[in-house]
Amino acid sequence: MSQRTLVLLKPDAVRRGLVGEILGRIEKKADWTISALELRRLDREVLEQHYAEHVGKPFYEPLVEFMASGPVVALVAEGERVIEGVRALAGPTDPIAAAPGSIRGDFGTIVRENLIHASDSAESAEREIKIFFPGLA
Ligand code: IDP
Repeated sequence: MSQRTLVLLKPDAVRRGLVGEILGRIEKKADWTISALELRRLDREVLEQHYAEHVGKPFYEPLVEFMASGPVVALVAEGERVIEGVRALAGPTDPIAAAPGSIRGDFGTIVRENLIHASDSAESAEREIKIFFPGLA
């Protein structure tokens, strides 16, 4: 089942020079392709759309501040079960609970600065791709 997903390499990943490492893990999965890729800074408006489900939660404001603190790499990956697959590469939200071998498990320690965002469903993927790459059909 070919799918597409929206991935963000968060400001901590860019700052720490982990873009190549993380991108490489996605790129090396058989038959997945990266169909859009951009380094960009996110403003509050974009972040509010992207994290709409979290507006008002206690972690929302610090999350937005963190996500606007430096450039991110936004990308669209396509391929067989890519939505579930990139989530599996990333590991669970809390990097300490994430297994070694996953991106968050290998490189993260704190929940907010967990290196990567990946869409969690086909509906989220289409919604998020529209936010970041409105030109993609
Ligand atoms: P996900 O990114 O693993 O799908 P979500 O629950 O959608 O996790 O949360 C979005 C992002 O908000 C997380 O990736 C993390 O950066 C941040 N976050 C979530 N829960 C907390 C928390 O309890 N404290 C601090 N930051 C959090």
